[in-house]
Amino acid sequence: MADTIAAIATGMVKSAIGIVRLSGENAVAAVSAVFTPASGKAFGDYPPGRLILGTLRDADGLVIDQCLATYAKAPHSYTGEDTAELQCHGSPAVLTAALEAVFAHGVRQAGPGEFTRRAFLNGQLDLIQAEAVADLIDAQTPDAVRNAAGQLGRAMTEQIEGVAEQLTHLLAHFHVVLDYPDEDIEPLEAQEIAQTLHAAADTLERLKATYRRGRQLTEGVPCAIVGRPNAGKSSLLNALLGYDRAIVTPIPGTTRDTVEERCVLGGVLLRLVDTAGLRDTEDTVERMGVERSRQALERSELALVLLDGSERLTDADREILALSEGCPRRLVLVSKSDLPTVLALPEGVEAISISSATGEGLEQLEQAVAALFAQNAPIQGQMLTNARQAEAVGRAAQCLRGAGDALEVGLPADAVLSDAEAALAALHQLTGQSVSESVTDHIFRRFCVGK
Ligand SMILES: Nc1nc2c(ncn2[C@@H]2O[C@H](COP(=O)(O)OP(=O)(O)OP(=O)(O)O)[C@@H](O)[C@H]2O)c(=O)[nH]1
Ligand SMILES: [Mg+2]
Repeated sequence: MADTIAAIATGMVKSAIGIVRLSGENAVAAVSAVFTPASGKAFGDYPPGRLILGTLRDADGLVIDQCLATYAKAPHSYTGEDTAELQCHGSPAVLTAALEAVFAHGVRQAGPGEFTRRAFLNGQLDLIQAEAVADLIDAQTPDAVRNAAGQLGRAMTEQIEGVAEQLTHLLAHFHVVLDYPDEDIEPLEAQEIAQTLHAAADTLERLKATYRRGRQLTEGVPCAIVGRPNAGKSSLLNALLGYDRAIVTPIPGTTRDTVEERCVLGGVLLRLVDTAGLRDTEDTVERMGVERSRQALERSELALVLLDGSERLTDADREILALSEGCPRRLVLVSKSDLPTVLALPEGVEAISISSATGEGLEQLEQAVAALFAQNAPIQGQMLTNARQAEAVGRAAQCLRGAGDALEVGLPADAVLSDAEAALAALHQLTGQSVSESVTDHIFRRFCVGK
């Protein structure tokens, strides 16, 4: 078992309860040294998994809390090692004192993600599950929670393992053929194997395609707010965020640069981008801003197009409507509904009336966003959420496609073998069955201390 680590597992903000967590061979001994059960019985004499009330003391023997403690024995714990927990009153000062108290007993501060890294190294979690732990902690929407929770429950791992298992069988077969050169692969059999390879490639390609939406769960859906100057874009951004993030003035051309903020709307994490009003302008700075607005629109997955309801429709409005049609999803909003409506919508365009001043229509906007991103099937962990996963799945799919094609054109087993092996290697990297230390370093760096 490795050296013993400890960290405050809960946030350093005042809360009802805060937890100091320990893992490693000294975990139980260190807690026994600082914590005295109220019963008078020794901490280590209790069976694992019990919550025990007692007194916590600092290095000078002074009482710092009345708290609960518990422990688990290897391998029946999160990390797979002996672990212990102190559940204290959630004052940052209490938790810091508790942590310092155990440091005096052969325990050191844990680094970011070190508990989960140990869980991975001890085979308690695979790498996809470990990443799901980080996704779960970072989750900002119900869908993000469900996807991460599903992956923590091995939903993704099982899919990958299914393909890997098929491949392992095929590879064994190729090796037999190579070891006994007289046993060529029959053309009929080759056809069948090629089909299996292509089917596996199909599965992985479908999986790869989930990355687009999976990434939006963790990073947010890029969403540009566009419209001509003074349409009320910055006012809408501020209304959605609930605070004055962007400058609002009655002067057209107020926003010069794009302003980006995340916000959850209708259960969807949006990366809202407030843009400079689109118009032809001689002003150099504003022109650059307008160019950025166009780029933001091009990169968007959702466009919120604002038309000023208190004014007539202009050519600039028509141009923006046309431009936004290229966006995968679009909502047209008629702003300033608290003012008398002058605007007449072009035929065939549906819009939601909103007022950032009174909040009118913002609920409809929220419902419309929810409807646009509603999933057909419930999310249960089937979406890839990071570039590492997507790259590995894509690479495996490509190799399998290559292997299938090679067999079909009658190439011999050895030509197919290397591609199939490369595919299997990619899948093993994905689950962490074989992965370099630099990759795991990179993954666990994103975790918080205490997880
Ligand atoms: N009455 C009313 N006025 C609004 C509303 N939304 C915005 N305004 C006003 O419209 C003017 C322009 O608002 P902004 O939010 O700065 O408009 P913008 O689209 O960001 O403008 P640029 O940054 O110049 O492109 C300001 O005077 C706002 O107070 C609204 O819902 N009702
Ligand atoms: Mg603005």
